Parts: sequence; C-alpha cells; structure tokens
Amino acid sequence: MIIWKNLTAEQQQALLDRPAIANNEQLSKQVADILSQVKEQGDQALFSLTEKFDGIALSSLQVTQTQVEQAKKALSTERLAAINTAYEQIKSFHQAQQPQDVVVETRPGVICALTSQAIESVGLYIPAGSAPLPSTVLMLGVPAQLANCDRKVLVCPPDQNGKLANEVLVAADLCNIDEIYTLGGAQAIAALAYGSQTIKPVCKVFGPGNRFVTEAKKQLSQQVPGFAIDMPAGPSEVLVIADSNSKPAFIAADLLSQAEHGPDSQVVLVSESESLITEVEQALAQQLAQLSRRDIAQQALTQSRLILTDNLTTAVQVSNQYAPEHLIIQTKDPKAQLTQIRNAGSVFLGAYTPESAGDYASGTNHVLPTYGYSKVCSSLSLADFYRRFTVQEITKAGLASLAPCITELTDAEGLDGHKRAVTIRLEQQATQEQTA
Ligand code: HSO
Ligand code: ZN
Repeated sequence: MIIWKNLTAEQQQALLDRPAIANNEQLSKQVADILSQVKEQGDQALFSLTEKFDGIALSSLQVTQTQVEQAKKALSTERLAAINTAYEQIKSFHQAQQPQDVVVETRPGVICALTSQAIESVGLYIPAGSAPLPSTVLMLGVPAQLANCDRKVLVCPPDQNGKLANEVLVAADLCNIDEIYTLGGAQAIAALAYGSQTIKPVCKVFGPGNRFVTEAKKQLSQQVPGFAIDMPAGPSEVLVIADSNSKPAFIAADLLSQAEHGPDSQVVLVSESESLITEVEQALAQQLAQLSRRDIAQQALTQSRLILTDNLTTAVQVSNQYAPEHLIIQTKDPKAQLTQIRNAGSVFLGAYTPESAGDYASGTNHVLPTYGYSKVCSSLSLADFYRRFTVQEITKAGLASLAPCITELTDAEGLDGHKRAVTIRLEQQATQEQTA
C-alpha cells in the first residue's frame, strides 16, 4: 500500500507514469521493414509474413460467405443469442448518436451549415493475441454500419488452423461487414493503407492491437496521405476509487478483470480507507488463484498500485492526474465524485456497474483512450465514422453587407487578391444596375 501524502510531487508523478512503451528503434525498423515489403510485393508479402508470424501457410486471404454460414451453424443458440443481445444493446446506444446538421444564417443573406458524411471506406482491426475478441467486432462494426460507410473491411489474425473464430464471423455478419480477411499484425494495417492485389485500401483504420499494430498505425498515418487512424493506443488500464462502503470482493474482481487482459495491463486502486485496501489485497490473492489466466493477471498485478489518500477529494485528484482509460467509482455517493472527474475514457458508477458490462453489452463502446490520452481524446463513438464539412451560400445583399468587414481585414493582411474577389462582384453589380 502506498501512502500518497508521504510522497513528494515528483514521486507521486513517477508513481502514476505509465511504463514507457517499448518504442525502441528496433521495433520501428522492424515495422518499417514489414510495411515496405507489403508496399512492394502486395499479396505475396501478406502470405509470407502470415506464415512467418502466425505460423500458417494460407491458400487465400478472404473469408467466404460459405465460411460465415458454417460459423453460424457451429455456434450454440445461447452463444448466438448473446452476440445478438450485445449487438442490439450497442446499436441502441450508438443509434442515438446520429450527428445533427447545423444551419445558421449568421446575418441576412449569409447562410453557413455544418454537415456530416460517412467516411467512405473503413478498416476494422480485431486483435486475437491470446483470444479472439468478438466483442471488439461489435464495438467497431456497429458504428460503421450505423454510419453507413460504403465499404467496411475487417481484418483479424488467423488461429493455428488458419481460421477466424466462429464468434468473430457471426458478429461481423450481423454488422454487414463487406469483406473479411484472415490477416493480422503490422502487415494487415499495411494492406489497409497501401492496398494489395486482393485488398483495396481504406481511408481510416480502427481498433486496438499489439505494439506492432500500434506502431504500424502510427507510421502509416504519417506516411500515407489521407490515411487516418482512430486514436493512439497503449495497454488497457483501470483505476478504481473506493471508500469504506465499497465491497472488497467486487473491487478485487474488477481489478483482476483488467489484469487478465495482458501482463502489461495497468491496475490502480485509490481509497481513503486503509482497511478497505487491506481487504482488497486479501480478496485479490483468493480470486487470483481461481482464474484460468492467473499467470498473466499476476504479472500485471506486480505493476499494480494500491494508493491510500487522506480523503476522496484527493483520490479524485489522483485519478485526474493519472487519466485512466476506465474509471470505476465504488463509493457511497459516486455521483458526488463524478462532478469532480476531469480525465477518464469511460466511467462506471456504483457497486453494480462492473467494467465487464461496458466491455461487452451495456451499450457503451469499449474502444477508449489509454496511456493518459483520455486528457484529450474521447471514447470511440458514431462521430468517428463521419467526416464533417461546412457549406455556405451568400446572396448579393449578404455579400454587400459583409464587404466592409472583409475588405478592412484584407487590407490588414495586405492580400489584395482576396479584396478583389469581393469588390469585383459588388462593382459588377453596380455597373449592371447603372446600364440597366
Ligand atoms: N477491456 C477491453 C475490452 C475487452 N474486454 C474486450 C473484454 N473483451 C478494453 O476496453
Ligand atoms: Zn476487458
């Protein structure tokens, strides 16, 4: 247990610093090499890189509709129903996020509008590192479907048999994904950015991934004009704020649900109650032993932080300083703390709101800013699948009324050409009216 007030400001900051992402030169060179192979050799590189990294020689990249139908038949009714329910829940929350056009007549005869249009083609990356993530298919596929993007392409690394999980295929089918490819890693992102003989490029790629995927997204978004990514990504993380009213067993379970994602997952508990922290420590040891992924969770827990503060106000300050991806507030009156929260990707209030609900089926998106980016980036939402643009139309009278303002400012900037584009219209109007 760490006693917050005993630390200097520097020590406090150091405690909350994320471990530096191993963004060494070697990784960036390795990824750059993969990208250039895909750029130069297209499909051939995709096959050979899949053989190298996933250990499987594929005969084709694209998943067929027959394979999707087989996947549906292979799943139990319970599993199909669960995927359907999660799909409907996520749809219900994202459907309500449809962007609204804005139209303002900023003065008589001057009309300005802000409108939205779906991004034409999107790539959805589904990780399958230690387990395939059908929930991520829904988190990316549902908003892409609701935005009505013309082309929705899904990529996911193959298992040892060269296949994608049945659940991934069924979820993709529900979201009307147009093309599914058995392809992962940096090579998948490269294919989506450059295109290959089989895969046409897309405008924007979404989704979490390992450090190769993240590095590929970073390099390609800087390199390929017009190729965008959703957000910067780091390992997943949760911070829990608790008081003496909290249930230690619930908190331990929440911390472990995050820890089991990967050895680099970040797990933080901040509380004003010393006895609560001690009880959580005990519950963690008990529950850890029962997890199938206890080795992974245990590794993550070695990096965990259990922090004791003087009061809840300081606990909230610690959370704001850390800026967690997920924030769970399990206190007597969580809404009271919520008003003080500045930086968090997604907030879970009260004892009966585990992060797992948001991970799968409450309706919110589980693609969230990590690594402190919740200070400036937002949870993935429907808006990320749109681009916004403005439209304006001005009448002659409108332009005449705005002209003194524009020409005064063109003079200030010394831009005669800009001035002329206004005055020429008003002079012509005057001449035409004179000769009429
Ligand atoms: N907690 C992860 C999402 C996830 N959890 C998928 C289970 N499956 C990042 O928000
Ligand atoms: Zn999770």
